Amino acid sequence: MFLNPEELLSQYNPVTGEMPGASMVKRHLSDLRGCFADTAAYDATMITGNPLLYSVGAVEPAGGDGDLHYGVGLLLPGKIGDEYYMTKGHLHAWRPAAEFYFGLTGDGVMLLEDEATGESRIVPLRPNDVVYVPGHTAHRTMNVGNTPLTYIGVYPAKAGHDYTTIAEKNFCCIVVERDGKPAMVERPD
Ligand code: S6P
Ligand code: ZN
Repeated sequence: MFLNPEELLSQYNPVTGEMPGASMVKRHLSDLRGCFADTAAYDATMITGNPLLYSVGAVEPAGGDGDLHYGVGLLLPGKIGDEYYMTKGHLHAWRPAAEFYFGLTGDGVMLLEDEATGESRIVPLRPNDVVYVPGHTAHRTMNVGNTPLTYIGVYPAKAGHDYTTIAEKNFCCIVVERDGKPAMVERPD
């Protein structure tokens, strides 16, 4: 089936993140156990419920070597302690695979960590911002605003997702609110 991105985006539901032709993944706080450094804040929130953090509609028209896949993410605003709502984060299973992110709505940042050196940086992801995620780079997205963050990520069809490496060693840094602004700090032990 040929899926036209423009048509699909015109039918994109900015409230639910749903899109015709896309396979939807919804992640709740319980899916991000271990991601937030402030485990007391995590547990306190889990006692009151298990909020939805984000959804991703993935469009995978074909899986050949030269093909591209893309996902439209909808990340809700909120915090666990001082840490912003975030995605699980991953490396690509095929490590050389880079990715292109394009900001659609809201105010976000991406945390990028070079797998070999651990070098980390945050970059803004706002409407019309482009973020190039090189290969061999773990990436995680945070909503640092008060409205839903939406974005599109385009990646090689054969990139795949490696969540296990992140689950085992996590990112070296976290992104917290400091004086009303996002700041990257080392993950406390
Ligand atoms: C896929 C791309 C995005 C993420 C989405 C959710 O390579 O980077 O579509 O899947 O931002 O993040 P995560 O870490 O839960 O897949
Ligand atoms: Zn990715």
